[in-house]
Amino acid sequence: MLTSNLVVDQLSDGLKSIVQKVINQDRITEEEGVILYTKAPLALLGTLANTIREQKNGNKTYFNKNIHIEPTNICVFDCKFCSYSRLLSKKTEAWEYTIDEMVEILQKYEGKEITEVHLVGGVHPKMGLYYFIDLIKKIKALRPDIHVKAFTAVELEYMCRKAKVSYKEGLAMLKEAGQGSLPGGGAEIFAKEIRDVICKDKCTSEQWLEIHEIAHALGMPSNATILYGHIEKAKHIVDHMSRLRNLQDKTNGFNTFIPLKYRNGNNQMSHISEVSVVDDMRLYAFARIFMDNFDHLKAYWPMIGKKTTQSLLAFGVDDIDGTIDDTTKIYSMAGVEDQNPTMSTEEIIALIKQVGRTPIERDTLYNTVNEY
Ligand code: V47
Ligand code: SF4
Repeated sequence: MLTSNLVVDQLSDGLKSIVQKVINQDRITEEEGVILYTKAPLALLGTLANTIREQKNGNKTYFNKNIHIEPTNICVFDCKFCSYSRLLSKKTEAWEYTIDEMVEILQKYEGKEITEVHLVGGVHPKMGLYYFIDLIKKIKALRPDIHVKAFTAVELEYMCRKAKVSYKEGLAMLKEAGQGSLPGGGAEIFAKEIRDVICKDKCTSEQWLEIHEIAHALGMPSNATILYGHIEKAKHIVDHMSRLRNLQDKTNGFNTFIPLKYRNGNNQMSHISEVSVVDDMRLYAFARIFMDNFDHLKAYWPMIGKKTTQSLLAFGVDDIDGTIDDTTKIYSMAGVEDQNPTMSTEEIIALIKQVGRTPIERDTLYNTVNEY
């Protein structure tokens, strides 16, 4: 602790008292969060985040064996950062799978030890609530053992509205069909002034939070994300995390928080440069400190890259998502380095062990499946 004591001694009094609160495990306020996020030296943030990570999860680093099924990339919305969606009017590079085609994707994994299907796509006007209920029933009929983590709040808001059912009714029907939980997408940045610029036409922040709250009340846990590194400022990041922290206080229904770094390939915000790895580390470390009621912090490796994922394991991260098996297009279409995201179990284990952590295969709900 000598180094961090030296670092703390050099801080201004204001910052020193915030750091003291973190060390004492007292919750910091939004105002304090902005100061810590913008002013604390990276090494100090890293030390604090790593200490919290080890208090919560020891040396464990979680991953799972999953595949993504993306029913379509046709989307009625027009998020400026999205490289993946194709408007209905512009169908080049678009796909729309039938239910049978999606069931066939899963059939290829017969006998393989995957524990999760991550089912998320564009918001297609013709793929509604009843279509997806049918799909989930067929997935569960084929693989009753598999957990279906499906549909962002954006997709859910649209499908419930079109089917003229309340969020509670829609979610209860999906749960009845076999859906186990919700992924964290669609949160982006909650602050209206930013949301209005980057994704004005999709569900509001209030709707996103309401849908997750209802899901939690129905016994469906969920994840939460933030899309960072574009036009947002520190205050928007802290506001976003604070709203999630408040909801977690209420429901305890979030499994994990997943910061998603904005990637600038092939979208309407391509003129915005991507932030540096140092900025990634600051964001993740700060999230680990600020979001004191979240058990897990996930680095989604297909998006952030394998090397940065390894570094982030010393900056608060204890989960790196799954094997994925080249089944997602969201990030390859946004220009990330790894155009065919897949890692074998052996590769994931080696990646985690190389930085001195202990690999744990988990299921969606963080039950241990295998220790390595
Ligand atoms: O909501 C879209 C993001 C999200 C870009 O819950 C982009 O386990 C960066 O939420 N640059 C969808 N990000 C993916 C998602 C997710 C992924 C993995 C695991 C889980 C989970 C959730 O992808 C969108 C948006 O925030 N996104 N375009 C882009 N250009
Ligand atoms: Fe559609 Fe999602 Fe892309 Fe927005 S981020 S345009 S909702 S696919």
